Amino acid sequence: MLSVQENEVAVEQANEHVRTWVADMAKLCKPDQIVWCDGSAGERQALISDAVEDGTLIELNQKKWPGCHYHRSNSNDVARTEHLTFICTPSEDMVGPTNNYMNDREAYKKLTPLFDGCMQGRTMYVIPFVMGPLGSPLAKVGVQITDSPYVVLNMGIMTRMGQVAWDQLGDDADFTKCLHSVGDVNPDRRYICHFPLDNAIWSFGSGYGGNALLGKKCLALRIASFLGRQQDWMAEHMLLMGVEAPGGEKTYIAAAFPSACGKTNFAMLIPPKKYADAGWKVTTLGDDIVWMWVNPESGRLHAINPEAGYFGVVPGTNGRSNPNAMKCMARDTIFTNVALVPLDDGTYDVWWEDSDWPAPKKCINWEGKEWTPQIGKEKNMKAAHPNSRFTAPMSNNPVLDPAARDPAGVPVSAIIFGGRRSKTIPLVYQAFNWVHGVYIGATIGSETTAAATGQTGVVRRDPMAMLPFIGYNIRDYLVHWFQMRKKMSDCPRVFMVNWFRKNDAGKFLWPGFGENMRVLKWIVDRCHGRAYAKETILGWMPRAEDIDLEGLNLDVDDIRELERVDPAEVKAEILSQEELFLKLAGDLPKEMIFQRELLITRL
Ligand code: GTP
Ligand code: SPV
Ligand code: MN
Repeated sequence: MLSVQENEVAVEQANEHVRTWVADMAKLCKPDQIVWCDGSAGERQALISDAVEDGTLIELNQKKWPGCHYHRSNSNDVARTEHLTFICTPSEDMVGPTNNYMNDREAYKKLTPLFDGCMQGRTMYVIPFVMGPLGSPLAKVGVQITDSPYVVLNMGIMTRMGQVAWDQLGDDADFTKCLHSVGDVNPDRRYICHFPLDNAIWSFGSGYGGNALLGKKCLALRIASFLGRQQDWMAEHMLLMGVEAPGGEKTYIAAAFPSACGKTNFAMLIPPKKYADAGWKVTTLGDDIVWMWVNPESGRLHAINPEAGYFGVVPGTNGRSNPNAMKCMARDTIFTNVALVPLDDGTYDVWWEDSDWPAPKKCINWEGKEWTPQIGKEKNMKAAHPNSRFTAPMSNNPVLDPAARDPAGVPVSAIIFGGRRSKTIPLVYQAFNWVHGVYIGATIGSETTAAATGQTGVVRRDPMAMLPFIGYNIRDYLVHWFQMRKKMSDCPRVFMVNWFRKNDAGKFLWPGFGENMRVLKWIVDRCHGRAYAKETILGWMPRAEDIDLEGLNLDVDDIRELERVDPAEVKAEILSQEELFLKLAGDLPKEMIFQRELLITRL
């Protein structure tokens, strides 16, 4: 048995499979003690107190920010590291040309010495959690081992944590084994490794976001997409929203935009006054991940959000752009890598670029350095990191959809793809059919953002906004998308949007945020056969008069520019898709080739 100390009450709840695995991992990591988390409010309070004491968290001014805390991660550890993320299997063909591959035996061999003794002098936390509404046919149990109390606190918000997981697991061995250590936060010893055949994840050397909260991108997208392909369901990087039309008709929509391209904002959209007055309501089910399956009774695609909280981008969030997100983060929230503002009474406030408040005279920026507006300007230094985040429970969301916790999920009427494109891609168009829609999704191009390390602002192909998250060969992933059609008697309509087109002066042509309701209304109306569309080379598009512009400060030239499809630009776009097609080479699904040919013919 273990020589280290464990809390006996919690450990008793875990079954033999879990206990054996945890004992093995403890033997490897050699922690001073093991804490089995029960997910209770008392446990959370105690963890927060300890974290405040040792400086992991800083308590914010409790009048302004009740229950809220601040955390600054290592400045080398502020975004997902895609080049250090691996899919580990016996054969390279299983992971395909878009993933980093490591042979699974080699990966264990490489990571075992890193984990060996890594928790000496530290506490090992065992976090049982469920992804998905309790009782859902798709809900999955994971158990994460970590030496980071910050990770425990975030997992407590982002997942259903504690006893519920043991209840769902019963005597089963069917849980995702998530091993995590921050190690010494050295990027040279940072690996995020996935073992889909073992239902396991080993993450070392990062304490941040998608690298460390293993229920999120690692389990709910990479491992889940692998399982979904085998078991006829889908795990996608999508928000999930409800749209209620005047009179009460409800339409559920899922939308895939790459990281930091507007999912959280769209999922919490507040309709402009004119729409709200008319009775339009938008409600949130999820802001980042959906799991979807074909409901055998309805023959329709049903979706759940596997998460229980939001890990959202902070900069740019304010009372004008996203008032609902401001309400989400108003209490019981963890702020990571925004700026910390010391107040006169000894308490702390937070600040970020493009917030509701003027820049503080002086604060501590995301790197822990002194920041003043002057220093910021002179050194071109941000106060908050562009990928700084809030972690907030979804129960804080004032527009949480009543079905957000429904294990049966909701039927999806439309799938929207989108990207961040300053040129070429029009505001909105609709695919001719499912196969065309899959082609549109598979060829999304988007300018890279601060959500991952590396250069920002360069267009890359990001199929279904899943490039960094497909846990297997993209060839099989695309085939899976095409084949899902055959399992549905009634399939969602597919759309493409672009909120980010700019004019020559570099200014956004479309106001975005709440005003996206105008495009959303056209999409909903299309789903119900109410809106007009004209056929274009890209797909069905609204005429200028089909998008309501009343109350907007746009002139007709702006709208023409937003909707413009330039054949020369489309040609360049098709050419820039070649890189992805060449990677797939002989493995390219036939439907993709046919769709490209049809597009070229239409040109
Ligand atoms: P991840 O959490 O990384 O997956 O990101 P996300 O897709 O949820 O993106 P989010 O909604 O957090 O938005 C990212 C950035 O895009 C923020 O800085 C927003 O201010 C900005 N943004 C979101 N929606 C719009 C929009 O409609 N127009 C414009 N111009 N910017 C937007
Ligand atoms: C993303 O990068 O798409 C995110 C943030 O949602 S993270 O959890 O770090 O993946
Ligand atoms: Mn995301």
